[in-house]
Amino acid sequence: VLEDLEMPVARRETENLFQEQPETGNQYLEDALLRGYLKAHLPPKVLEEVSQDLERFGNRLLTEVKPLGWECELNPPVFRQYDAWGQRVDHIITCSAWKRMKEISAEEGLIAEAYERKYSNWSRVHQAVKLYLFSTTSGGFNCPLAMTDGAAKVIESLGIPASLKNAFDHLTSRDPKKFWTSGQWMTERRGGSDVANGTETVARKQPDGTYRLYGFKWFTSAADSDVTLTLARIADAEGHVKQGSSGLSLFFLKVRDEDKKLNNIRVQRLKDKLGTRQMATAELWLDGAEAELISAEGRGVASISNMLNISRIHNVIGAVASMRRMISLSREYALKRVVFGKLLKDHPLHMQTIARLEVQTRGAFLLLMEIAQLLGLAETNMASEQDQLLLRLLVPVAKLYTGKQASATVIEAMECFGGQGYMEDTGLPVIVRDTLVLSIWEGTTNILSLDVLRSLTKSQGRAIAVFFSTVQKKIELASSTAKLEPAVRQMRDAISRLTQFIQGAGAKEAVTMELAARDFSYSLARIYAGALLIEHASRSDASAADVSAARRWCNQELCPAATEFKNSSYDAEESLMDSSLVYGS
Ligand code: UCC
Ligand code: FAD
Repeated sequence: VLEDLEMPVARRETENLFQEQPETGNQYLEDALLRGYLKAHLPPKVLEEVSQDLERFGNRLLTEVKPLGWECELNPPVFRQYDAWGQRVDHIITCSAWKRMKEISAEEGLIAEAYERKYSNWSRVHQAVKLYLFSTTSGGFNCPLAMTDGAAKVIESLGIPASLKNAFDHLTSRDPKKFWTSGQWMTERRGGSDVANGTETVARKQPDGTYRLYGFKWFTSAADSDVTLTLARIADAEGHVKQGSSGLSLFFLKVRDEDKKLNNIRVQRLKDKLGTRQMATAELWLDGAEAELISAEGRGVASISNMLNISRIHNVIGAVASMRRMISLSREYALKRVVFGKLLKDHPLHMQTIARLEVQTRGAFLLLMEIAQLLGLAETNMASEQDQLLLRLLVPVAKLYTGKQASATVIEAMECFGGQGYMEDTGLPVIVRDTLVLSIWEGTTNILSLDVLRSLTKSQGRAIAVFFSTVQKKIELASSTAKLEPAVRQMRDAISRLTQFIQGAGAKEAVTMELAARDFSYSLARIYAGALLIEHASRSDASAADVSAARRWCNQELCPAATEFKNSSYDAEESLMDSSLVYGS
C-alpha cells in the first residue's frame, strides 16, 4: 500500500488499467450440467470410473494440452513443395505440438474408447464427453479425430474385412506409435454439397484387383493423415464412367508409403482459411494413387454416409464445446471486470446476456448427449427400430442447428469481453473463427435440412411418428411438476402446431417441403431440445437453474415452421419473391 501511494499518479492509473485474465479450472469439475447429466444417466459403477477418468483428463487438459493447443495455433502447418535441390517433395510440415496431440489422442483412447466398448452402450457417451472437453484445447486436432472415427465406423460396418483389419487396428489403437488418423476426401471443385454430380475422379482397375485413382480433391483437411476414404467413378474397359450418384464407389487408400513418400499424390497448395488454421487443408491431385475398393460398385455415397453421420456428431461436439468454453470464460471475466463502479456480474443486463447463451448451450448439450446415447445403443445391438430411426433423424437436425447456434453464441460471448474479445492474443478470436466453419463443412445448413427430409421420406413417416411419441413421453413425466407446467403447455402447443404444419404441407399444393426444410428442421431441433430440457429439469434432484433453463427455452424457441406456414411463406408466390429480394426487381 505504501509503495502504491509513493508511485506517481499517472503510473498508478496506468497500472490500474490492466485487466485480469479470465482463468478457468478443470473443465469437467466446473461443468455442472455435464456432471448432473452423467449422474442422472450412467449406472453407478460406470459413473464412478468415468468420473475419475474425466477429472484426471480435465487436469491433463489444463496443464499439458492447453499450452500445446496454443502452440498449434501459433505454428500452423507449412507447405514445402521443392527441396533445396529442386526436387518436388510436397512436404506438409506440422509442428511438434500437433504431433503430440496425435499421441495424446491415442493415449486417451479418444477413438479407441468407442470401439472397445468397455462400458457397453455407455462408451459412446464417455467418448463424446472426452472429445467435448478436449475440443477447444485440441489445437484443431478434433478435426482429424472426427474423420478417423468416421473411417473406423465405415470399416466396422463393413464387418472389418481382412484387407482392412490392419487399418482398423491402427485407427482404433491406444498406442501412440501405432495410431493412425484418416481423411475424408469428398469435395471436388464442381461440388461439395452435390457430390453425386461434382465428382470427376476416375478409378482404373489394375490386374491385381486394386485401383488407381485420377482426379482433383479440392478440400482435404488434415492432409497429414495416414489414410483416407474417398469417392471415385470406376472406368469400364473402354474408359467410360457412369455419371450421378450410382456411378460413385468408395475407396480406401494410404496417403503415404512406409518411407513417407506420397502415394502418387501431388499437393497443389494448402488452403488459406479464415479459421482452423492449425490444421492443413490441402488441394490434392491424385495421379494414379493406389486404392482399394471398399463398397459395392455404385454404392459409394450410401457407404460413406456412415462416416458422414459420425463426423457430423463430432461437429455437434465441437459446436457445444465452443459455446461452453466461451461461456465459461465470459462468466469468469464477469467476476473480475469492474465497470460503472461494480463487477460485470452485478449488472443484471449483462447477466441476462450470458444466461441466454447458457440456455442455448444447455439445449445443445442435451441434444448431443441424446445422440451419443442412441449411437451407443445402436452399436451394442440394444437399439430398437425406433431408436435407430430417431438417431438417423436427430444427427442432421442437431448438426445443422448447433452449427448455427454455436456461431451466434460465440460471437455474442466475444462481445462479453468488450474490446478484449476482439484481441487476437486473448485466444478468443481463434474460438470464434474455428466455430464459424461448423455450419459449412460436413454439409451446410440447407443440405442438412434436405437430409432431414431424406431421412423422413426414407422411413415413410415412421421417423416423424417416433419423434413425436418420444417428445410426448419426455414431457409427460414432467406434467405433474408445477414449475414446469407452463413449459409443458408451450411444448404441447408447439407440437400441435408442427403436426398441423405437417398435415397442411402435405395437403397444400403450392407448398413444397423443400422450401420449408430449414424452418422445419429448426422446429424439430427446438422441440426436441425443449423436451430434453424439461426431462432434465423434472429429475428429483434438478436445480432451480435446470427448471429455469427449460422454461426459458420453451418461452423463446418453439416452432418457427408453423408461424412461417401460417404466414404463407412457403407459397410459390412468396418463393418467387425470394429471388426478387435477392436479385432486385
Ligand atoms: O466437410 C468435410 C469436413 C472435414 C473435416 C471434418 C470435421 C468434422 C468436425 C470436427 C469437429 C469440430 S468432409 C465433406 C463433407 N461433405 C458432405 O457433408 C456432403 C454434403 N452433401 C450431402 O450430404 C448430400 O446430401 C449427399 C452427398 C449425401 C447427396 O448425395 P446423393 O447421392 O445425391 O443422395 P441420394 O441419392 O439421396 O443418396 C444416396 C444414398 C441413399 O441410400 P439408398 O440408395 O440406399 O436409398 C441415401 O439414403 O445414400 C443414402 N444417404 C444416407 N444414408 C445419403 N445421406 C445419408 C445419411 N446422412 N445417412 C444415411
Ligand atoms: P456449395 O455446394 O456450392 O454451396 C453453396 C451454397 O449453396 C451453400 O450455402 C449451400 O447451403 C447452398 N446449397 C447447395 N445446394 C443446395 C440445395 N440443393 N438447396 C439449397 N441450398 C443449396 N470437404 C471434404 O470433402 N473433405 C475435407 O476434409 C474438407 N475440409 C474442409 C475444411 C474447411 C475449412 C472447409 C471450409 C471446407 C472443407 N470441406 C471438405 C468442404 C466442405 O465440405 C464443402 O465446402 C461443403 O460441403 C459445401 O460445399 P461447396 O463448398 O461446394 O458449396
